[in-house]
Amino acid sequence: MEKSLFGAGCFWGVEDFFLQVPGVSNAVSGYAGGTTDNPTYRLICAGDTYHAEVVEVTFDPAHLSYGALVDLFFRMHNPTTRDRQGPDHGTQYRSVIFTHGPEQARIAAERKAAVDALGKWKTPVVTQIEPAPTFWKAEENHQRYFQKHGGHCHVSYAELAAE
Ligand code: MHO
Repeated sequence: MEKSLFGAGCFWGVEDFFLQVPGVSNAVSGYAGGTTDNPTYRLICAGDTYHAEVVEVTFDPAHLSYGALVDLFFRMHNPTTRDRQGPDHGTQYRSVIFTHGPEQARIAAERKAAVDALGKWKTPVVTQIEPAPTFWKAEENHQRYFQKHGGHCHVSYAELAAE
């Protein structure tokens, strides 16, 4: 099993999306990339600790490559809106790939360049690619949020797969 870490807006929707992807064994909502230890939802909400809402995705590389996972990440959100995803704005909603090791970093940069080259978006991809800092798991009430309460804020895997 391999770990990956993505920020693509509200983590309820990012977690919900990746849990639907074949080859993904777990997705956990949390915070990363900020300036304080032990962040809480309340503390990161204002955006001033610079923590991003992120999801730690565990996957089986024998069934799903990291590159394929990164491609899905780029398709499930808008990577061109700085510090904003849909109605949510603030640095906690920034588009970011936190990489584990040089191989993930190389693949992430390659896939990002490919999205720009594809010309799907009118403006450049602003996704940050950085070595993974500490991942702080979010509170239990933020895990599996849409499974518990219903709702969605990103495209579903089924919709993408049907394209
Ligand atoms: N607009 C969303 C953001 C929640 S997300 C966990 C809401 O407050 O319903 O940041």
